[in-house]
Amino acid sequence: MANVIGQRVRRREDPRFLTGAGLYVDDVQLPGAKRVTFVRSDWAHARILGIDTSAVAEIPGTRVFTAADVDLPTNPLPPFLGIDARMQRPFLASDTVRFVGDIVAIVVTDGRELGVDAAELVQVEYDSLPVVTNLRDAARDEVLLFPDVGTNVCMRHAPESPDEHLFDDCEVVTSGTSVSQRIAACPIEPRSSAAVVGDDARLTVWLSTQTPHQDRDGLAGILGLDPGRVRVIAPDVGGGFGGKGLSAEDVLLAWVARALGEPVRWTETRSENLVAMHQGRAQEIDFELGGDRNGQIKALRLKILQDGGAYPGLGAFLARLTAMMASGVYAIPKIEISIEAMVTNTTPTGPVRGAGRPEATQMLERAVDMFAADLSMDPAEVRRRNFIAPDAFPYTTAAGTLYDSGNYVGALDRALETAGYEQLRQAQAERRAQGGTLHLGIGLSVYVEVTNGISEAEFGAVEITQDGAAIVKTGSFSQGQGHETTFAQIVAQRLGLELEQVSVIKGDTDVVLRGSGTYGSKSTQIGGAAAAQASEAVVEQAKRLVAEELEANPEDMVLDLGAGRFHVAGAPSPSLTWGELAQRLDEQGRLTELSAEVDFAPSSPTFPFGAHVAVVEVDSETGSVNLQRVIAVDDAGHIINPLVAEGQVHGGLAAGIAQALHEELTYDEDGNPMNSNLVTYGIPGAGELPFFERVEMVTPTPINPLGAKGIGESGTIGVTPAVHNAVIDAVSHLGVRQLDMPANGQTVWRAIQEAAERSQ
Ligand code: MCN
Repeated sequence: MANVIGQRVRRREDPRFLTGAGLYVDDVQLPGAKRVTFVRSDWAHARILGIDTSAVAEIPGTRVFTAADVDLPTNPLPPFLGIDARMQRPFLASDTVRFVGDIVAIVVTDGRELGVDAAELVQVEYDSLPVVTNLRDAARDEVLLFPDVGTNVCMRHAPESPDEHLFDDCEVVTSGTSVSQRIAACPIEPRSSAAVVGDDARLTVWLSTQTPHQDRDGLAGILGLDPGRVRVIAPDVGGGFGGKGLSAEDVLLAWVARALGEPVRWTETRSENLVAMHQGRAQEIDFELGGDRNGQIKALRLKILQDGGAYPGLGAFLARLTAMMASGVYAIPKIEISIEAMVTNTTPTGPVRGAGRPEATQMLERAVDMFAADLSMDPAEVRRRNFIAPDAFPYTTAAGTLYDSGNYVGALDRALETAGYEQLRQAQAERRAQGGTLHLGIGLSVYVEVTNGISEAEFGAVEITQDGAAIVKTGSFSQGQGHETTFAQIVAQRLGLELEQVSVIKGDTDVVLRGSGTYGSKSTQIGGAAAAQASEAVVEQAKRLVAEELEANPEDMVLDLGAGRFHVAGAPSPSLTWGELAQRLDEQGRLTELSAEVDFAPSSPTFPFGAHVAVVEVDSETGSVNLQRVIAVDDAGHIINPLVAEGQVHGGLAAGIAQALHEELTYDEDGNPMNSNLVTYGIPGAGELPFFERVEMVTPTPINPLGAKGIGESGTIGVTPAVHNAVIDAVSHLGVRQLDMPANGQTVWRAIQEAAERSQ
């Protein structure tokens, strides 16, 4: 089987998912397992005066734990995040709660329903404290979440030498604020975990996660155990979207299993998920973009404000990825960035599909549109005048980021041609001339993002079985991305095996030696590359072993990929297939020689890119937005499986459109979450999305042997500003210059009214 890479192979995991045969954590059989229910604060900020658990203790077989019972440290954060350690999260709140959802007690019962009832019997006496949920208010340090620290700022980064004259050579300086509103990852399968201590005193934990090995090490560290004493198993996962990894709840569950010596499990409800799982974006950027009257951009200054939520973690750090991508696809000579991350009385923030990079693109692509409007230039033309040229790679931006490869003008050209940009502008002009209340808007976004952003390594192993098939063990994990298919393609191609002969194993720390897991769209370029190199190493070993068997020179040995046979170059007979070789080696007790392990460590991240065009119709009487077309060019280098990659882009586009038009998590002034179910959180369905028009483009990367970049988040990153720009473009002739996302309904209607009032 040669050339399986690049084929539209159907995902082999789908029959399992589509027929309900997937195995998720909540499906794992654990006889006698008790249910854990977390008692959560319904106050956003309050002192705990007392917790009365006596009513629960009276229910037979029920146990309850509060902070006083649990001997765990605060949740340690990796030092590279640069976050004030005094703001680390206690696993259970002891004296103060800081967001609605903070955990105050753990109830352990025989069943789920009893758990809900018992949790309600826990009486917590609170003394309310002032609440701050808004970044700008938090920055004033009037309401402090950690009074001992004396500020709400949890991470700060200032330019080394601020340049007062940054815009001196600019004729036009466009300024504004880009708000990337708070959104939810919202996986279909909510978080779920189960834990049991075995007879050998080892702890086994089933997690719905993206990072089994990191979770094992994290959990062992917190519990003070050797990692060898902990096994993490991640079965099928019904979506993660950046939101899944070792959570406070998982740690507490493991603690309870050890404390009771009994199996325990927890699966959160949708409402619990929407208040307690970390949330994404929650960032505001004040920008100034300067240039000359010919549309040449000369300088950019950003002040990034990031909401870390009540206990800062990765969410606060993600502002650094925004800074990393600040130059976007443009050659901007001078960039100055400051970052302040803040704590607020809201759910902690963290990565959600795109994680730090959408915020950069949303800001820059709005800023460029506003700059174009200030110059009365076509937004496509301004972009063209500022692109990093295709022959300029590798290219280091003024933000200090080294891009591997790209062709931004090529992406825009393809997108505009497919969209019929000139005709669309003409149709828009005609529509405006006619008057009426339905307005046509065309929005552009040209983006570059970073995948494997902190340049991590990944583990991959390949072994040949007795019957000549292959097993791939990967440290990457798949929470829906289809690795069982695409990683098998990578290996089958190199071994000359049928796809069906290659199976992929992931997610069990006792079976896969090492791994970093899946986030930052890094799996293919590092996990896939490791599997590729391990396959090549196995082929080299096989050549040596076949040469021994056939009494030939190993250097003359070749693998006929089409037939899956080894023979001497130019002499097809005698030959050995993988199966024949494996059988002979097995008889000699040497089968393990047909295996290899690789840790692939790339020199740097990769930088996928693309161009998106959105066409909308806006009703100025209601503000409602009808998204008519999305044209998407997404270049992730060589594609392993175009069908899977297309699915990834589709999902990404849906998520990005959702942020532009539908989704937002908000809090009232007391810090109550306003969207804790799917009635009030506007996740769109397929019926609210148009058919996507995809255009393929391939610009390989030199960073890994596959020439592949990541594609899991591209759609999300590119499309949001295209749709946002399209909505504003539709009503720009009515005097609207800026409006926040989700740009739909009331927000649009108000912006139109305000513009009308201004013009009177
Ligand atoms: N692929 C390909 N050719 C490429 C790049 C990728 O054929 N050049 C294929 C891959 O082999 C893989 C899929 O596309 O099957 C995605 O690969 P990649 O871009 O490497 O991303 P990851 O596998 O690391 O996935 C992570 C990414 C992230 S960060 C989020 S968030 C996200 C996403 O993927 N969450 C998802 N896609 C998701 N899709 C589903 N169904 N569920 C989620 O939770």
